[in-house]
Amino acid sequence: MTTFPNKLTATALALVGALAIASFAQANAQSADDGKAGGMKRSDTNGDGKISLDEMSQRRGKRFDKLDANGDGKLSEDELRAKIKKNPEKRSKRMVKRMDKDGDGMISREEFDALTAKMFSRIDANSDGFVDEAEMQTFRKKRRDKKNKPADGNSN
Ligand SMILES: [Ca+2]
Ligand SMILES: [Ca+2]
Ligand SMILES: [Ca+2]
Repeated sequence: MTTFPNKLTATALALVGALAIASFAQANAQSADDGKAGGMKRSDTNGDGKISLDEMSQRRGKRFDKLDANGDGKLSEDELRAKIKKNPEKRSKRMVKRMDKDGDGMISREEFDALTAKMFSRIDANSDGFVDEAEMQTFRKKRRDKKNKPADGNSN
């Protein structure tokens, strides 16, 4: 039975490897989900092939309304948690922390719109007030590259 511990170690290593792959797949699923939110065609309501800040705000506003379960115009951590499928605990906390500027623990429509505007100007590389397909693709690629870079392997 002296070989048993070694076998166990091998099994444990295989398990760790499988877990790493699983969490990697999860991260990818998340970014795919985020990509959908910025989907070009659905955001481009007037069909000119570009997205104005107005169009992006409108689209994200719909999302806001969907998230605002009790309709009080603010998103609580609970409301976010209820709609987030993966890592709801962690992600809802992170979202509130990132967007809540006045520190009331809720995300107001203004706070939500502020982030949309910030995001928009980041995507609009030539600052002409419109996001076109190329700018969107560049942004997505940048984000993907950032995600694939193993920044901190010790989180979790
Ligand atoms: Ca609410
Ligand atoms: Ca707030
Ligand atoms: Ca542009």
